[in-house]
Amino acid sequence: RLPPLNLGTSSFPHHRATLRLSEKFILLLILSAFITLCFGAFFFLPDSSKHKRFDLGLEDVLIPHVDTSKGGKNLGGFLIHGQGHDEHRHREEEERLRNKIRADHEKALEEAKEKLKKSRDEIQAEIQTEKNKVVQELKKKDSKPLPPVPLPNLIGINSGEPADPDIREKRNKIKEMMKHAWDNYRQYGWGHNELKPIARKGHSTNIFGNSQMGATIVDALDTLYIMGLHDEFREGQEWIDKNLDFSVNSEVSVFEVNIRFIGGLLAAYYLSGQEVFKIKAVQLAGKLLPAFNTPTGIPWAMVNLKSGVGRNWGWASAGSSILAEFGTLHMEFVHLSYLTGDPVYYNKVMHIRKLLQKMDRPNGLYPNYLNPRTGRWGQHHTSVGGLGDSFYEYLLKAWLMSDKMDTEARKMYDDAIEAIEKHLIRKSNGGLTFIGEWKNGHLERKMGHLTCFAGGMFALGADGSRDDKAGHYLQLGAEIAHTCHESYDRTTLKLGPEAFKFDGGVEAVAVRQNEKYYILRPEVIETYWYMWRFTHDPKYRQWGWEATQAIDKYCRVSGGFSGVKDVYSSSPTYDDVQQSFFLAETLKYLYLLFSNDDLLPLDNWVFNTEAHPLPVLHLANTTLSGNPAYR
Ligand code: DMJ
Repeated sequence: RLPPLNLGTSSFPHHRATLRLSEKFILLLILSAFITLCFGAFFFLPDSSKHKRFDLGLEDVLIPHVDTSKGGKNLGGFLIHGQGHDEHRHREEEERLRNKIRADHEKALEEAKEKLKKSRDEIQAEIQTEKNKVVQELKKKDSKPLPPVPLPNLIGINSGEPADPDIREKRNKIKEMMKHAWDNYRQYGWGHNELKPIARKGHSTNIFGNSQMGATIVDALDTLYIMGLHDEFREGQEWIDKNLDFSVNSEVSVFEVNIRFIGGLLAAYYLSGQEVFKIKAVQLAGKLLPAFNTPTGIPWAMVNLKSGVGRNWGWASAGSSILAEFGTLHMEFVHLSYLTGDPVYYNKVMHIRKLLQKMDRPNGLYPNYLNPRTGRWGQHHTSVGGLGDSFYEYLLKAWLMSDKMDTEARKMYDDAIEAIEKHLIRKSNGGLTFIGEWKNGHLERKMGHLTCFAGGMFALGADGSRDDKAGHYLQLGAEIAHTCHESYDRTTLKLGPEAFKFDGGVEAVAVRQNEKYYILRPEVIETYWYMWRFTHDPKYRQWGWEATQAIDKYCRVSGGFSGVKDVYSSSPTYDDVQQSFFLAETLKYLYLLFSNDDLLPLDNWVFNTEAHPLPVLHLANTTLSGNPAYR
């Protein structure tokens, strides 16, 4: 039994304390029970806000299931309407709701039927409008203003019109070919990556991912500009402004997107001064950056533009990245840092260079494969053609583009070329100089069409070469040009095969059937152009003209230009692809070959590996973080 409560002052202090304690205890007990109850009610009773959904009718549909004639009930929090209403009233209510639901369904059906009546084109147009809205929104979000940067000295953006009428005529012919390629792409492949000139529809390959990124438009822009095809240039610009969108769920080649898109956009920006190209280039570069998130900083070959997930080609040795891919980013990335003031791009490519510098090289040669997880070389294959080529080109061009300040790049180039000359360059029995490929300790006496660019590279690097061997390298360039011309001249169509051998009595001729194709590639013409600029030997213009005529005769079809499957066959079949590099490179180099040298002089412009001209940067007063050459 509890002692009586003493709520007033007590003369029994001990008792008073005991009573107070018990009193507090009871009060506390009541209070905690009350709080528990409140919490229970709060968490376990249904949320009345959710019942709003039932306002559309479902709520009322519930009503007939409850016998409300016996008075209103609160069932699990649903306060059932209609307390005291009779059954008749509810039937009416039920009927009304059924009608409402029926009417809603019919309306939806009608709308669906209307949609189906629309033509495919109308539906597509509606989808496109919606898409455009989203693109515009994204555009607003993406286009952060870039800092104003003083433009480098842009010398030699002129017509380059030759005085000689014969040369002018040839140049006009090349311009006409460009127009034919562009007009047909415009008509049949607009917005697609490339054109199928025979099927007359769009074409794409996995390097561009699965979306329509208008690769031909971006790749062709600067050629159009140089040729004075300004209406076409403006059409391209408009398409890029309105449609080129990089927030797409598409897995692209980092290298191809860099050389064709970023290179193409940057060149278009420098030539025309139109900001849209710079903005697009920077947006796209941002999408490539996640590819560098590997344990070594050597980027993946491919990246998904939306998710940023990267991976390597399944065919590459031991999950490796490819030398010619991760080694062909420098020029564009240095320009990106220059134009944005953000060193992130510059740091990425310098990191790759530092890593390569530290590595052992078998016989001083760079293998084509490097694993981005382990930082170790894959198979010991070395090539100046496919898989290796533009890595060497970019070492030389990094030096040229830095106004010859980046001496580290020049040294790496000189070292690499010395090893290449020693181990890969040979003379055939018939006296043709060729560049073979190194495969697991032996030299394969085969040269690719791609390797033919090296003639131009040797000539371009002659000035400034170690031990003043300028004459030697110019001569080497001339010999490669000669060999590659032979590879064209020894075919039926006077167009070069993809690869040719110097073995077993065969010289500069393709042996395997699957190496006899010509896909409108530029490398041989590129070398003719460089050799022309450095020597002015008329044979280079003559060889360039032979190639122009052969392309026009055998690759031209009414819907554009196509590659051919066998250059040794007098009745060739077409591959039905008009490659974007045909407009970016092949026709540009041909046009420049028949133009005056003051159009894009080589002292002021450096052409990226897709023939997009970028100006030399005189960075004496600009800091691009890290490299003393740039301080
Ligand atoms: C072009 O995309 C570039 O020149 C690249 O460096 C290699 N090959 C193609 C054209 O053949």
